[in-house]
Amino acid sequence: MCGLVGVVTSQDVGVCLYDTLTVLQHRGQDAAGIMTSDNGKLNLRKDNGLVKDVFRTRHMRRLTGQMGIGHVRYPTAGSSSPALAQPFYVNSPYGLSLAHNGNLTNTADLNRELYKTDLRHMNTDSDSEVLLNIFAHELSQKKQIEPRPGDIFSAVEGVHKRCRGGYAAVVMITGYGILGFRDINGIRPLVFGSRASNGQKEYMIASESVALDSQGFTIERDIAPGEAVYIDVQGNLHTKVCGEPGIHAPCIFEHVYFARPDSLMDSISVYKARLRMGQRLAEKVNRLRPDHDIDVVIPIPDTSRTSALELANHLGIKYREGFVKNRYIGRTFIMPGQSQRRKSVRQKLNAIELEFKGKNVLLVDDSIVRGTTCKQIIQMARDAGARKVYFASAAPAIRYPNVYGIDMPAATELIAAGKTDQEVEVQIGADWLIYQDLDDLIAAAAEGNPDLQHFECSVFNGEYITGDVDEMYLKRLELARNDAAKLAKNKKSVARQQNLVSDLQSDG
Ligand code: PIN
Repeated sequence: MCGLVGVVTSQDVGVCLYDTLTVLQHRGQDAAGIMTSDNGKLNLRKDNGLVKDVFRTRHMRRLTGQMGIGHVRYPTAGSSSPALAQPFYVNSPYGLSLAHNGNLTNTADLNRELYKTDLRHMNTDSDSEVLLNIFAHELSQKKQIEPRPGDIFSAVEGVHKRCRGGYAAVVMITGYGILGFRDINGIRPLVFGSRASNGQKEYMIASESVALDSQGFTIERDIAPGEAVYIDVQGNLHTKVCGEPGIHAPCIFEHVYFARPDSLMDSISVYKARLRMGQRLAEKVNRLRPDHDIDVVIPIPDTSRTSALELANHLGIKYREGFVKNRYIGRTFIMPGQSQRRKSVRQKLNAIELEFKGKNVLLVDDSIVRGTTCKQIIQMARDAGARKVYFASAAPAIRYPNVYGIDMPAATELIAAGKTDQEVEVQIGADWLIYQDLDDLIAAAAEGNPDLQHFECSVFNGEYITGDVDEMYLKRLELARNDAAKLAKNKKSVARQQNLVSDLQSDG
């Protein structure tokens, strides 16, 4: 999962992009980057790390220009290297830079085509580089000295024809404008908004509406499936649905976990969707055990708080903050290797004993992925004196890998893959495990936008909307994603960087 922003204004955009990336930081903590265009001259700063660490005053001074794009990276394929920080750049045609959120499912075929037919060299394993080169190739076929909106839109149509998967992208055409587009199913989010400045309209395109809010932009609307939005350097807006859109099926996991609660996605308030998840969980608890003996509902901070609160309200039971989170530690979810993950839970969370002692507690989390964290948290609750520990997940059981840009582990590392709910219950050590039903999760999100009936739910039901994900694909993914593969990949990339550093040093 990554965060994107693109902006065209009448002043320098460096600080605006920086501030926006800090607001999108939850979408990726691996790397950050900004590219600006100043009268046709490009300025770039990108590196591994958090936004606050990547950009220093000396970098910010260089990021001049009235349009630019920014990216925060969450490693999708598990590897982490400065070479993968975005935006990516190709100089032809016009000088194109791109920031991408998502994952292409036909990267291998596209790589082959790019090499053999389009005569283009790929320097990384990143599908974002592939996406950029496909777009560049399609745009170059128009053979125009200056890109016209119609050429740009037909290049996006070409991208949709060739690329499968879930993708949202912002592209800067040096000196000309900024483009945003979304895959034909609208799996990955992208929204745009405007603000008035000195009588002129300025535009921002971003992954989440909270980015727009933070810089005083008002939402115009979400970019539609398959649509492209182009803002030229004069501030004129051009939009077009490029080609035949598919079924609109945004990623439901944005509502479960990824997006900030204060964002609207496809007009659905993430916060309200999470409240409704809590309400539906309460209904399920009452349905299954009308005479349950829960004394208190305790969220596992942070994401689950919203659902837990409404769950408690609907059960008519106390909601208590029983865990305190060390806010100076990053998300454990993204760390490679189980042992590192296990250690970090204790550093991250501490129980307030008096909320647990002698009580039957219902712990609530947004989802159960590997189950390692929740197993330890259940043990923490017991150590703090809880009599019974029940566990509710605001999302259904995750049994299948994600192929559209969420860094889920390999299927073999998902605790619920191939298991019944009861088997998971035993494995995590809960006295009772309550999973949200998928229909309820979908209804909780869909209630916010009656026009939206479909969501991308493959991690729960194994149905991949792009229709091209077969056994073979999943097998290859399994090999690339398991922890052993990730560690090997990281070691390789560290070695590659060390070689590079020593080469540079020996070059003097
Ligand atoms: C919580 C995010 N959320 C917590 C991510 C843990 C699964 N995990 C998914 C639960 S927050 S596990 O946003 O960081 O507060 O199932 O892999 O153990």
